[in-house]
Amino acid sequence: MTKARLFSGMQPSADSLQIGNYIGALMQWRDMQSEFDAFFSVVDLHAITVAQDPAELRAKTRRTAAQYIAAGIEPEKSTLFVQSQVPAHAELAWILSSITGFGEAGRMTQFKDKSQRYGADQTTVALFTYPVLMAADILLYQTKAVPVGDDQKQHVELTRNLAERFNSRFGETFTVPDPVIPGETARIYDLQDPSSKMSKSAESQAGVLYLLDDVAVTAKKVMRAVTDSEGVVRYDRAEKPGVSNLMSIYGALTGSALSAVEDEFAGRGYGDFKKAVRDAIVAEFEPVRARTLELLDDPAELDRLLAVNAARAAEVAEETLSAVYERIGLLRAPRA
Ligand code: ATP
Ligand code: LTN
Repeated sequence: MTKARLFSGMQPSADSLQIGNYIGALMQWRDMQSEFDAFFSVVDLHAITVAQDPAELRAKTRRTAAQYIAAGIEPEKSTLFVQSQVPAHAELAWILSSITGFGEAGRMTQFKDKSQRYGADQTTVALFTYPVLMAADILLYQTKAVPVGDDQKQHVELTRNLAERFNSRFGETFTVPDPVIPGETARIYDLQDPSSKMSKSAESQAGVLYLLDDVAVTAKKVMRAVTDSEGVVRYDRAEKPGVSNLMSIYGALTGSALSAVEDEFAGRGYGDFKKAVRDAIVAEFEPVRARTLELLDDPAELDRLLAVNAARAAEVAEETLSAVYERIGLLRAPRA
């Protein structure tokens, strides 16, 4: 039986991914890549919806791809590619924008949040059409499963609506995808402000655990994480967000249930607990960091690998795009 398709991606918006990207995304991707025919993209066209420095964007794109591989995404098994190397993404996005309502796009909460934060003059049209490009990413590959965080659920819902609308207007063309959302404990919060989601492009880095940080920096950030005065290692998101967050991290990295983490640290103080969390993180990150640096040491080989994968992606994408052009009535050039 052929495997169902999976698509997911991350923006190259930082030099290093953070532990939330690792636990909330990469670990799931790694686990799913055997069961699915998986496509993982570094979505650089999404990154330029906010201003980027050209040299840095290129470096961050390579670094993000290297971290995917170092974390266990296998470029021989999965298709790991840079979005802008497959022109069909931008092309299908344009077509899909022609069946997306202005009001419909305006209801996307990520756009509403970001545009409010930046103000109208700093908000680009691309930020507005961001979800349409994301729909193109997904639909080009006849994707069934889209592993994403809770914050992206609305975008996958829009993708489903666009697929159904296109199919009913022009005939069956797209597979309608399903979001695959990890549980609450796969959601990681900022160590200094455990009410907000950890984010790689956060303004303050003190509460963000980067995959590529030095061991000493990671250790310091964990030991300084905000906790509470109760002194008991107990999961309670509302009352004990700091400790609960560290428990989620520890549980995810050691493969333990939260109840097992509570038992393990029963009667022990936060100092002990933090040291164990620190050790688990360092043990997980060190090989990933080393492998990432090794891959970045040979950028030509990394670029070659990405190009081979992009060619594989383009083959699938072109087939869908070609069917779309045909259905909507664009006059096709005769084959040479
Ligand atoms: P940015 O700050 O650039 O928006 P981010 O760190 O918030 O980046 P994204 O690039 O938006 O991350 O997301 C990449 C993937 O990582 C998505 O699947 C997202 O749900 C997941 N992810 C991001 N942050 C976390 C987090 N704190 N906890 C769990 N999963 C996360
Ligand atoms: N918007 C997503 C990144 C992304 C994506 C996708 C995820 C772009 N295209 C297609 C899944 C499928 C984010 O910011 N996490």
